[in-house]
Amino acid sequence: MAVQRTFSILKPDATRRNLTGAVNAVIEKAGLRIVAQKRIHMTKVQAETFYAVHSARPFFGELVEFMTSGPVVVQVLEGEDAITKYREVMGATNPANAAEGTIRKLFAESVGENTVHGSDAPETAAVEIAQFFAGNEIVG
Ligand code: IDP
Repeated sequence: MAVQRTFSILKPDATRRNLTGAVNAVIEKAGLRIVAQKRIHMTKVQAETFYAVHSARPFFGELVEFMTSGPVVVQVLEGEDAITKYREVMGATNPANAAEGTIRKLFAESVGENTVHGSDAPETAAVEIAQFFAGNEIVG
């Protein structure tokens, strides 16, 4: 498997609880490199655009409200098989179902406020990275 890049967000529940360093330690221990990172406060439009695929879901309004409720840290992670690897490190969407040692098992409090986002495929990773980073902001 080749070296890949994936897009990550440390969500508002992580910044609120001052957990960004603790989450980054798990990411780096898993062998992923943080090749771009910035702390931003997402606008409503940015959150709605980012989660457009979920716009028909009943939790969409709640999700946009949560993602704009405080700062987030957006990141590009790089490594062998980074997309699948980060999904494994994140754990299941619902922390109640997440495996031991995963970020969501360690830190997440609910299915909505679940600490991290990670891209699910190469196509979505490319779109998501381009939404938040210019090419020269990514330093591998
Ligand atoms: P993922 O983040 O594990 O890829 P998705 O199913 O793509 O999970 O859902 C995107 C995000 O929407 C989740 O990370 C979570 O924040 C939120 N979400 C998903 N399901 C629910 C729900 O049932 N209630 C509230 N929020 C949800």
